[in-house]
Amino acid sequence: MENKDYSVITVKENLLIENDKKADELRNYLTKKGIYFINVMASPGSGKTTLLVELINSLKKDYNIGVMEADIDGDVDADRITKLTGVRSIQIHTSGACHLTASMVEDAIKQFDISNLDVLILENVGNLVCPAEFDTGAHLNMMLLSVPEGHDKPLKYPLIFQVSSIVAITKIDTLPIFKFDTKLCKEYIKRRNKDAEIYEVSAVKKIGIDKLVTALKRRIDR
Ligand SMILES: Nc1nc2c(ncn2[C@@H]2O[C@H](COP(=O)(O)OP(=O)(O)OP(=O)(O)O)[C@@H](O)[C@H]2O)c(=O)[nH]1
Ligand SMILES: [Mg+2]
Repeated sequence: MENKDYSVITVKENLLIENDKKADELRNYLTKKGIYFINVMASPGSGKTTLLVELINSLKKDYNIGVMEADIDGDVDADRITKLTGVRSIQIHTSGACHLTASMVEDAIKQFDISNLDVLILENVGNLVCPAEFDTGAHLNMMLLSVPEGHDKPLKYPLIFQVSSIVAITKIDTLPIFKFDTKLCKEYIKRRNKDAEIYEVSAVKKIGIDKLVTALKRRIDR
């Protein structure tokens, strides 16, 4: 029994080491090409695509943007992005996987002409656990926590908060409906990652979008 546990752990460690190596290679490759790669992670339905539409419509004046939409199935998000922003997008199907590895991103990039891009955005599979474990090769991890999910999520899903430099608290227009303590939530986030920048936004009511756009521009232009 002990041996079995040990071998399972070794396999996972090797997988993650291999992935980290591939992710570093990919990041260096994109840096050399002058492409800033943003990985967006969050729960299903937390408002990723809706927020991305708002962010892209602000950023597209200054940058050439491409979007990779990762889902287990369906192509509604890639379709929404292209229809609502006019930027190019590609849908990645993960064959049932709940996250993307750096190799999967590399494969997708081979099928998506990124030569003229300044910014590449990945909407990762909706999940608060697996995507956080796998470095995608992104320069920036941005995660979203929506008000209806509850302020306690940083206590339950530590890793995704630890690896994300930007945390957007989304759907703040719903604060009057849900019991969500923003101050406490921010404290919990800072417990996981004291350097995390936290933004409060509503994509539907267009609140807080400009501040988040400014934060992204600062990083892209660095
Ligand atoms: N009230 C409110 N609803 C929002 C906001 N942003 C998104 N929604 C709603 O939340 C639902 C899910 O939004 P999506 O943008 O599709 O969420 P997602 O995270 O991309 O979803 P998946 O890709 O399926 O994981 C939709 O009904 C949106 O209209 C917001 O700021 N306020
Ligand atoms: Mg989506």
